[in-house]
Amino acid sequence: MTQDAILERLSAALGPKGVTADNETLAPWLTDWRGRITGSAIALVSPKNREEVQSVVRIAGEAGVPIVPQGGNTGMVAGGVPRPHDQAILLSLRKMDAIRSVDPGDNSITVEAGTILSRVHATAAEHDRRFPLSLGAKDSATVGGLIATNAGGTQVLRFGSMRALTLGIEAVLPDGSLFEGLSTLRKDNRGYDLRQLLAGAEGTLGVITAASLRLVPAAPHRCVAWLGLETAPNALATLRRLEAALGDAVESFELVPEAALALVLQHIADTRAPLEKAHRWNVLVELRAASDPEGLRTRFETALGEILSTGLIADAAIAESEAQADALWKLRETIAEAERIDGMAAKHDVSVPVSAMPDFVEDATKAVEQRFAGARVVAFGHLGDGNVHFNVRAPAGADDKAWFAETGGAVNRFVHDLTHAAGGSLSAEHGIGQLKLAEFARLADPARLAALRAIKQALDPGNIMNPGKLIPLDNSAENP
Ligand code: FAD
Ligand code: 2HG
Ligand code: ZN
Repeated sequence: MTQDAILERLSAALGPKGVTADNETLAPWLTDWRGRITGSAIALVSPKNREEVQSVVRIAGEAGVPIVPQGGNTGMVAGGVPRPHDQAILLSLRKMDAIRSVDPGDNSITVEAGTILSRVHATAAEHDRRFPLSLGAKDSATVGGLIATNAGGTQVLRFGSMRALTLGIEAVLPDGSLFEGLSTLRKDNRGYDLRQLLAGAEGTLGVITAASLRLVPAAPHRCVAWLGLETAPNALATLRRLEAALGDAVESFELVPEAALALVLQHIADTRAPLEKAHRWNVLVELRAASDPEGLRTRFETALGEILSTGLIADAAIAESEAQADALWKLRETIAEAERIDGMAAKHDVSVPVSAMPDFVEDATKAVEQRFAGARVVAFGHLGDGNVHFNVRAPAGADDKAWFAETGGAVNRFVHDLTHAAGGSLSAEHGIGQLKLAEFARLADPARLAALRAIKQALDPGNIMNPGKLIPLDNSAENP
């Protein structure tokens, strides 16, 4: 089928407003958030409903053209943009953003895939409920993208990642059929769980068109604090003490090194250091409760006082108002943006067992600094989940581009080898996409790769759904 014929068929199925081949309209959606990959597409299609998605998938299948599903394009591994040579159909779900239903009795919400995360938060709150997953990109990331990457974020400690919060999925499979899995059942043992296959599949097994998500009771009272401390092991010891004193109320425990805070203060407007002195490490803690805010605060202050007296933490500031709490969260949530403004970084989204993470962070930092003279490590994130973003910047004053061209690959392999040796994963929450594909192929065990390839082949024999993402075709570094 010629390109013109494909465009004609897409326009006939979606109407002229649903298809564009205009370069200017397409351009912003062809480059990933970090600006590392710019792909190529013959068209951007924006279906309004699942039937239109089915038509697009069928046309692409017949024409043998790759489809790249895209939500907010906030992904960190270039999974939502085509490869440079793809000439793909870029399928945006952003117009499909209806809230289909909210059922407070069932503690569930059913939304279309293009619904933006902050809208899910707001809608749940209108029903005195909460959707307990959040992240810095909450005003752009969509439910489809969050499920497709099995996103984590800053509340995983208590509620798990997106898989744990996804009750049901509706999706168009690679053959154009509709999987109607929008159940809100909490228990369902009818064999293989297609919902869990699609979660984390990064759009390689189908296009998610809607999802039912788990809600939890509202917990309007929060205490947010910023802690200053000198070692990463002290941070984990502090978390365990807080949990012993406050149990489930501890919802977030985010590690922020001095270097990450400095980047935020340098690049993000309206930010200021929360503690008098700089500390090697900082932690943002959030506690939540449905009732008794004074009780929560008193118990928190007592626990922090005791921890301060042991010397595990050096300083602490508790937010006195919602505005102050938001200001502390801003310091954490804008790290990725501050780092992007600052320049290039070799990014590693690694996990190791939670108890091993504090030593891993300290030891791996020393090892990287020794092996790559002048390299600057910024390791931050979800310490309570055993997941940090172990990002490495070029030496101060170096020519970023030249340094990364020469050294970036070696840095990636070095950090991933350390992670692998510690029994960890090279993708804790961002996925594999295009950027981690070669490293995944290099380090994954053969049985895992064979099973992934077999599932992909069974459901998408024509390899039209987001090819070249997540599934390494072979074990070479040259995966198309
Ligand atoms: P996109 O980037 O558009 O796509 C991501 C992947 O999902 C692609 O492979 C795409 O093909 C696929 N996809 C998208 N929609 C669908 C669909 N409907 N059906 C099938 N496949 C689909 N991630 C975390 O896990 N934790 C964090 O704390 C976190 N913080 C972030 C902070 C910032 C500032 C930014 C920019 C990103 C952050 N991310 C984080 C990464 C990102 O927000 C998540 O990966 C998010 O899930 C991506 O959603 P999206 O709608 O933008 O998806
Ligand atoms: C976060 O936790 C995100 O802020 C982004 O997952 C991490 O930019 C990064 O490396
Ligand atoms: Zn993260």
